[in-house]
Formats: sequence, C-alpha cells, structure tokens
Amino acid sequence: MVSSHGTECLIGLGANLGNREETLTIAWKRLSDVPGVHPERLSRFVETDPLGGPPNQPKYLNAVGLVRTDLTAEQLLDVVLQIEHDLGRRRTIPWGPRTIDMDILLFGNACVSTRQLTIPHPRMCFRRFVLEPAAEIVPQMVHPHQGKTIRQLLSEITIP
Ligand code: A4P
Ligand code: MG
Repeated sequence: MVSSHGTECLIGLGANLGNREETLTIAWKRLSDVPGVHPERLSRFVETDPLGGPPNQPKYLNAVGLVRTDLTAEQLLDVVLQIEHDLGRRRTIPWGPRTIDMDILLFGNACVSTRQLTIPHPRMCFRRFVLEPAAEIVPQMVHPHQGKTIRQLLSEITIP
C-alpha cells in the first residue's frame, strides 16, 4: 500500500560523467530502497547544457523526483550524500563535472538554513533544468519562500 504520511520532498538529480542514465536510475532506486523514504514520482530524464563551472564540461542529464519521507531533512541529506559517495562522486572543483549530484530542492514547507543545509535549494527558482522536470511531476507544488507554484516559477524564468 502506498503510504500517504510523511513529508513531501522534491529531489533534483544530475549527472554529467560516466553512464548518466544508468547512474540516475540507480540513484533513484537506492533512494527508494531506504527505510522511511517512499518514492512517488520521477520525471523524465532531460539533457541540459552545463550551467556554470569550468568550460567544456559534458552535457548533463537531469531529473527531479518526488518522495514522501518520515526522515528529517538532515537525515535525508545524509542519505543522499551516502548515495552520491557510493556512486563514485568525488568532490574536486566547485560546480565541476560529477557522476551524480542529488539536491534536496523542497522539503514540505520547511525553510532550513544551517551550515550543512539550505532548503529550499537557493538556486532552484532560476534553473530550467530543475523547474522543467519538476513541473512535469508537481506543477502545483508551492515554493514556501516565493508563494508561487512550480509552474508559475517556470513560466517566469527569463534565461534560456
Ligand atoms: N547542501 C546545502 N543545502 C543542500 C541541499 N538543499 N541539498 C550542502 C543538498 N545539499 C545541500 O554540495 C555541497 C554541500 O551542499 C553538501 O555537502 C551539503 O552539505 P555539493 O553537491 O558537493 O556541491 P555542488 O553540487 O558542486 O554545489 P551546489 O552549490 O550544490 O551546486 P548546484 O547549485 O547544485 O549546482 N548544470 C546543469 N545543466 N545541470 C546540473 O545539474 N548542477 C550544478 C551544480 C551546476 N550546473 C549544472 C548542474
Ligand atoms: Mg549538490
């Protein structure tokens, strides 16, 4: 039975090294296998031009997933950091190429600002590679700072 309790949480996934499709698929599966994390929807995978970081990076494959979770945001961060590590993510250059990046975009209506964690993800509102897949699965979900839906935020993006 699909559980309807817990917090609705939006997670962004991105990869631009290795077998990107396989890595995103495994990352989502690993997340879904964690006790207390219940997968609800995963967007299609979209190929996107790298934004920022060093020049001449390979293109990204991006996706956004919706889970319900009984975990706290801090516990969920530990989960995604562990999955990133297990899938070979090594942090070298900021915004550099990566086998997998998993960002907590929204965690219910929570606003978190600690050294480890900023929720909502501070850059999600300006990023087509986040908002497009998010709009596919949760167009009506509301951004707690902006008070706008994902669909509205997407329609207001000015950069390509
Ligand atoms: N952290 C703080 N808040 C969060 C959160 N909401 N979710 C901390 C996840 N982590 C969060 O992350 C560094 C630390 O951020 C974590 O240890 C955690 O404590 P990181 O993944 O090592 O750093 P990063 O991803 O290189 O930096 P950052 O700032 O997360 O970068 P972004 O903003 O995620 O951008 N272009 C395309 N087309 N597609 C992409 O996916 N991604 C980026 C990375 C740049 N350009 C891109 C893409
Ligand atoms: Mg990240």
